[in-house]
Amino acid sequence: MKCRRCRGPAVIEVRRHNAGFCRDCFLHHCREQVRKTIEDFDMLQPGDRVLIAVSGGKDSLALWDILRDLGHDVDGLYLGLGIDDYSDESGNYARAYADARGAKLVKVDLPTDLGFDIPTGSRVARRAPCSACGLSKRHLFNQAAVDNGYDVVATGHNLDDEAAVLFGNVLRWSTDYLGRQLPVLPAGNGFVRKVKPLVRLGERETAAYCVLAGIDYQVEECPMAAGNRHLGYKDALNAIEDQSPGSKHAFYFGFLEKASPLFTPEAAREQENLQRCAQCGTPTTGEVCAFCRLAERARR
Ligand code: Q46
Ligand code: ZN
Repeated sequence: MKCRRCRGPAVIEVRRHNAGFCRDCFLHHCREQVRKTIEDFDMLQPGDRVLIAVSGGKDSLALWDILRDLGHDVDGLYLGLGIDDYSDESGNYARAYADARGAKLVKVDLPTDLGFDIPTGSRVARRAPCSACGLSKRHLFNQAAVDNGYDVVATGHNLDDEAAVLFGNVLRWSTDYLGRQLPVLPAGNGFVRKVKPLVRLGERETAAYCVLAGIDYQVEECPMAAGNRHLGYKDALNAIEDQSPGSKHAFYFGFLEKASPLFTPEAAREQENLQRCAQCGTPTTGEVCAFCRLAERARR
């Protein structure tokens, strides 16, 4: 197979685009997909200070690399979740990337800095691990951005992630979530802007990006993900994509274009009813936010 761009020998095929690429043209293709996403959704403005949520996995490291290449002012934040060896190793990959490139990586460690870890938080709050984890990540990334003067938090959610979340939300018709499932959420109400610049790239592409760009990443999956419904949705969509390349893209971008506007008013109304958490000041529906309640119980 030949590279679509330079006609040299291809090293990777992207079936969704019905195209092959050589190494350099593939890296260029990934950067272009991200640049276009940022532009189309108006994600970043010149001068924005961007904080990227770095897990040490392929997606967040690829995103960090691409945003740096595109000339954005971006620092990393690594959140230690206290999930045994997995967290230590993930942190090492994030640190190694930053050190090798002179990039700035801020580290927050849940056990040391906040007095609990995700396995404990999940148990005491009787929440699934990924639910306790997601809640903590959203809270702490926003907090770190606000405290340190960042304008935007960028996360490495890719097309496979967003299509799988959409699939789950549609299966249950979770209209409140559907109204907020956007690649960019504007700042307001104590939250900084949140962006997902990788939504045009699949996870096979972000993995290939890292390999071809010489970025070492945590290949191991998080041990707490087992049994997560999200993985089942991904498998189902992979089977469909295999039969019909481009299905995930059509599903997700079709939703953004045609269906998402139907759900945004409901989500916006919910945002209006938020008040400040009595403990941390984060906007919340109750008196104390879900994160502060979880943290308090987990520390006991
Ligand atoms: S880290 Fe956390 Fe993920 Fe592990 S506990 Fe689940 S959400 S799977 S991205
Ligand atoms: Zn709070």
